[in-house]
Amino acid sequence: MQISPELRRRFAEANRVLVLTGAGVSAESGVPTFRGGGQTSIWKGLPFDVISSATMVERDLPAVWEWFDYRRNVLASLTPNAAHQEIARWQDRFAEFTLVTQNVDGLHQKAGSRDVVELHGNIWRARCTRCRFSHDISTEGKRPDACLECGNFLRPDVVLFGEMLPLGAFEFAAERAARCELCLVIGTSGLVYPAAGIPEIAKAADAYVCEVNPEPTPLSDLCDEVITGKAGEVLPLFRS
Ligand code: BJW
Repeated sequence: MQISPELRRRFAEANRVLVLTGAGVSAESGVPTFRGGGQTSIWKGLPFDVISSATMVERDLPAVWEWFDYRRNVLASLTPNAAHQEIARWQDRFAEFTLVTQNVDGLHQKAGSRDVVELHGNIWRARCTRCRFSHDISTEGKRPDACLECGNFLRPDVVLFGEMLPLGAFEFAAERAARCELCLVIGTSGLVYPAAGIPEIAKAADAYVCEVNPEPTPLSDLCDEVITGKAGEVLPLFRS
């Protein structure tokens, strides 16, 4: 497990860097991944892509809340790991640094990352199903039962299967991908679109694309370099 001299040189000389992260970047903090046997893959007999779906919000919102309340409880005691911390250090190192995450856990922000592009929302927010008013549910205590603005039902402010991404988030990430020189793809299975299209955009724009993951993914073949290993062990190597 090492970083090639070519990647080191590009990392040292790049002006515009984009990092795309997925569940694997939080795995060493104890957050279960979705695929590959992660504990979030099944909840009370339901596969996560069933419970984390737009259909389920319509059919059984209380069950969806039960699943997200459980996950927020697990997350409450977890802290950022070496990978989150290393990525947070990078933000002031480049003229243009873009961190795009599919994670909803907020651990990048907890590690000090700013302006994180959250493609799939954030588990620490609820939003109204009618007026879309956003509620911070990160503080301890009971989350509100209904919208504080209009009294309608609240739902987790995350992007479920079959739902659109937050307005402008993907477009912003795609624009940054199209002009980055170096794209690091860290801890994602590369299965979920449109997020998985971001490294493809970077590659098409001639960026050097590098994947960090203990397992190969469908994105591995398009990458210029694949570092096989855990994010928390690989990323600190960029410093040495
Ligand atoms: C480590 C490690 C360590 C382990 N270090 N690594 C094009 C083709 C086909 C289908 C589609 C398409 N475009 C859109 C679709 C449909 C769909 C989709 O992509 N389906 C595919 C699965 C087939 N996409 C959508 O529905 C999206 N919406 C959309 O496209 O809107 C437009 C539209 C609307 C209506 C109709 C049609 C189009 C929305 C996707 C939302 C995804 N939501 C979820 C749940 C969020 C809420 C929740 O938390 O419950 O987001 S699904 C889940 O997957 C979650 C994740 O963000 C996402 C990605 O997973 P990720 O992060 O890659 O995690 P894992 O678990 O898959 O992988 C972990 C990786 O880490 C592994 O590789 C490990 O090896 C690695 N790892 N330890 C580094 N220590």
